[in-house]
Parts: sequence; structure tokens; C-alpha cells
Amino acid sequence: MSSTEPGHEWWRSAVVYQVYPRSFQDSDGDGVGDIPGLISRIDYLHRLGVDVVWLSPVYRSPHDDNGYDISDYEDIDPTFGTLADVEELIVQLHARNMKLVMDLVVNHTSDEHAWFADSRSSRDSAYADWYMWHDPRPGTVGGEPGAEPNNWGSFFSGSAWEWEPVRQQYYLHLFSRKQPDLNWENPAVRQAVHAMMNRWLDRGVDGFRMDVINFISKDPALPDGPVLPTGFGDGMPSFVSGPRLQEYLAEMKAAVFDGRPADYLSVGEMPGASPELAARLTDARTGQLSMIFQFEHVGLDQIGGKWNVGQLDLRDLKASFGRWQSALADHGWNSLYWDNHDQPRIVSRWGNDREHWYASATALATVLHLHRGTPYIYQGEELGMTNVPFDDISALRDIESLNHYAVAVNLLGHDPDVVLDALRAMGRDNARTPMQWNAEPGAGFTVGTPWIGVNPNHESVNAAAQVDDAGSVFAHYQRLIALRHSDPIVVHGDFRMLLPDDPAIYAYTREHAGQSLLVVANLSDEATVCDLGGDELVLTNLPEGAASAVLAPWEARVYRSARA
Ligand code: TEU
Repeated sequence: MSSTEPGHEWWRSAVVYQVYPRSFQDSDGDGVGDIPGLISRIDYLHRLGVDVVWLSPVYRSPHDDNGYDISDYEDIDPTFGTLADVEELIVQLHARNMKLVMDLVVNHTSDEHAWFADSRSSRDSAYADWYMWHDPRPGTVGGEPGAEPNNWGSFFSGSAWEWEPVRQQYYLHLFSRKQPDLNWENPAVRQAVHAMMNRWLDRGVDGFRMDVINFISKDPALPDGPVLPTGFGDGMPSFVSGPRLQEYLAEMKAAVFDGRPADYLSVGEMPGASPELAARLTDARTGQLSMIFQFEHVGLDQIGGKWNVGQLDLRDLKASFGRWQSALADHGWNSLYWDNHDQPRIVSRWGNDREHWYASATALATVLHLHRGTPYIYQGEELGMTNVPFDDISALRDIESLNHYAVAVNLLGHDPDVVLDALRAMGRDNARTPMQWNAEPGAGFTVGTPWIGVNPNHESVNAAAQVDDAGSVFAHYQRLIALRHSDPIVVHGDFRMLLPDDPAIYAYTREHAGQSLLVVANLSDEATVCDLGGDELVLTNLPEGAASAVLAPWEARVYRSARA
């Protein structure tokens, strides 16, 4: 049961802003961002015009993976503040008609969660069956190399199995060994998750972003996977969108969301999910989630896994987005994102952060935001924040990057410069350096020593320089958000991709109620002739060239027409 007619829930016309709390705003000088810091910046977000804050995890955590390893779902980590601070955050957001979406990380917990402490202590304890425990391979000795129950590798390097000498069994961890996977086959696990979600909704949060939620149902046979260049097997075929996923999500919806008077935003992070699955899960009449985060587009420049990145072919991007737009056209709903805390910065990745920094940041934003779906902005994206010139491995903090470096350089003997180049291109720390508020040494993020170095370009790329400048990246994001809020065509219009084979121009139309919107952008460094146009120019990132038949490098235009 929801309060509005399916297809018209509030989150369809909303723009979501992701806050990575550790790097957003420090209020107490310890070099780590916190909730009071975030509260002090709500007016900035309000001015940008976003409707929703998605807050990455602030729960109690040993921070092996910056909070994605949770040791207590019911309390806030002292690094970030208190429960009272979250309550204040909710009050302050709601007072401005904004909403709060919390991160829900329930594929795994921290190994320091009380459930796991009990579970690992014995095979007969109360929580014995809450995690994925398995015996060694038959005929092997537990703890010895090769005795692992199967050959799967972890996303953060090494085996996905860890030997527990007390229990004399292995536990599964798809991520770090401090992130044991929960056993969703156990109904008690599912009930505990539902109860926890209900408590957060009762406190006033407006929805959840669900971390790797399509990994929760694993093939119980846990078969070996095809061996990857790392030497480990790929378990993804056995746990991506597994057999009971939709059942678990339906059960969650019934236990948590149905019967509440309001609509909630639920966005499932789903690496490897297909458009067909997304269409089922997000069907406005029968689905389980508002939308999902799919990964197809952010994999298009990877030629041999995450650390072997190549050039993006724009035609592939158009084919991919076009496929997702059509698969979800009738009753489904897309999320739209370039950046998050796991991805490099879009202006460096697919734009040109040197000669065309402003134009490429705003052209990419324009193209993304006017698709059909709900756009997500990752902190600093609205300022055109770039990747970071990390000069040495000691500048990096992310467990994924550090583990990869250790294995590639120390174990496999790869050239450290080549490995560092790959980390500079794709490493998650590119997105995690402090928010660039101003040109001061701590970038206005902290008066102390930041937990990770600020990007040296904060002296020119920062909020203070942009918020009052109508020609800034920030102002362009403001205009895109305002257009979505004022014109129903952006929310409800049908999507049609144009020029699929053009290597430089990204163009599409949206049509609704006798009107059509044309979005056309030159996503290249070369000026390009383009004869697409319309009756009225409603938005452009380069106003000076707007009348010309030539699109300047990274020029984007939006036209409105009465439909013929
Ligand atoms: O990420 C899941 C995920 O599959 C990847 O994006 C991952 O971050 C990595 O890049 C694999 O190469 C989610 C969170 O967003 C991420 O921050 C967490 O580390 C991870 O789950 C575990 O909770």
C-alpha cells in the first residue's frame, strides 16, 4: 500500500544527493567528517535544489571498509556523532521539505558485530546459523591452502573464505575478512533485518539504499567458479541475483514498507543485474523496489577487469543506456548516476578535466539528468571535482586499492608504477578525498589533519568560487534540477535515442503531452556540425554559441518543441 497512485510517487521527480560522511564536513577538527558537519551544510544542499540526501553508513563500525562493515545497526559511530544528531538531521531536512535515505548494508556485517562474535564461538550457539559457515573440502585439513570450501576470490583480493579455528569451519566473506556474509536462508536473519529497518523508518527516515542487495541469495551448492587471472574463481554466477532474491525482497516489502501511509524510496545496488530483472523488480504495479543501481555503463571502459581500463566508445554508452531506457519504459524505473563513492570522478573519466573541464562536466551532467529516471549526484560532482594525482601508494586509504597493490606488486611482482597508474584511474579514493568547500589548506572541510589528503586543485575547484557564479558547474546543476522540478516532461516523458552510430554526439528526445524536449550534446574535444534543433532553447552550458549549427567541444543544448 502506498499513499500515491503507482507511477507518481515523490521519488520519481526527486534528485538525490549522496553524502559520504567521512569526507563531507568535519565539525570537531578530528579530520573526519561527521553528522553535525553535514547539518551545517544543509543550506548548501537546499540551495543546489536536491530533494533527498542519501547518507553512506554512519552506524557503529571498526571502519575496515569505511563503515560498510557494521558492528551495530542500531547505533551511530562516535566518529560521526550520535543518534540524537541523526534525529536532528531528519528534523532539519524535513523542515526544508527534504528527505533522508539511509544506507542498508545487510549482505554482510562486521566481524565485530555481536551476532558474529556469538556465531564464531561455537556450532551450537544462538547465532550459529546466521552466517555462511562451511567445512573444509573433503580430504583436506582446514586452514591449509586449498582446503577452502570453493575457489571463490574476494572482491578485496585473496580467498573469499576465512578459517575460524574455534569453530573449525570456514566463513564466507565476499568483501574483506572483516565483512562476513549473513546467511539469508535463515528466516531469523531476515526477521532481524526487517525489524531493524522498521525501527529506522519509525525514527523518520524516508528510505534505504541497499548495498549489494542482489548478492543476498547464494546458490546453496556454492560451486567453484571459472578461474580468473588472479588465480581465484569467479563466484558471481552463483550469487549475483540468486534464486531467492525476488522472494526475499517481496518478503521485505511486506514486512517493512507495505501498510505504511507514506511512499519510501528503496534503491537496490545490483552489480551484474540485467535490465529484465530490473524491469520486474521496479514494476510500478507489482515490483519490490523503487529502482536499482545497475553497473552496465560503468563497466564499459573496462577491458580486462576493473584495473585494466581503456577508452570509452560513446556508441557503447548510448547502446547501453538506450537498452535500459527501453527495458524499463513501460512500468519500470531507472536510477541515473555517473559517480558514487566507488567510482572515479566522471569529469576525469569520460570528460576532459584539462582543456574542457567546465564544458565537459556540464555536458555530461546534462546528458545524464534528462534521461527518464531518478538522478543521483555524488558530493562534489556538482562542483566538477576531479580525480586525484596520488603520487604514492602511501596517499591511498581504500582497502580495495591497498590490497590490490599488495597482491599485484608484492606477490605477483607487477611494476609498481603501472599498478599505481591503474589505481589513479579507477581507485575508489578518487571519490573520497574531502569535499572542496574553499581554497583554504583544509579545503574548508576540516581545521585539523584530514584523514585523506585534499586534492591540490581545491585552490581553484571549490564551492566558494562557484555558488554565486551563474557560469559555474554548480549553477548548471542547479538549472538541471530546477528543470526537472518545473517540467513534467523530464519526469514522465517517453525516451527515444537519436543518432546511435554517431561517435561524438549524444542526442535523444523526451515526449509528453504534446511537447517534446530534445537533448543534444557533443561529448568530444572536436567541434562538430549538428543540424538537430527545436523551437525554443531552454538550457545550454555554453550560451555564447547557442545560435550556431556547430556544436563546440562539449557543448550541450536542450530544446523544447510542440510535437508535430
Ligand atoms: O559496493 C559493491 C560493489 O560491488 C563494488 O562497487 C565495490 O565497491 C568494488 O568497487 C568492487 O570492485 C558496495 C559499496 O558501495 C562499497 O563501498 C563496499 O565496499 C561494498 O559494497 C561492500 O559493502
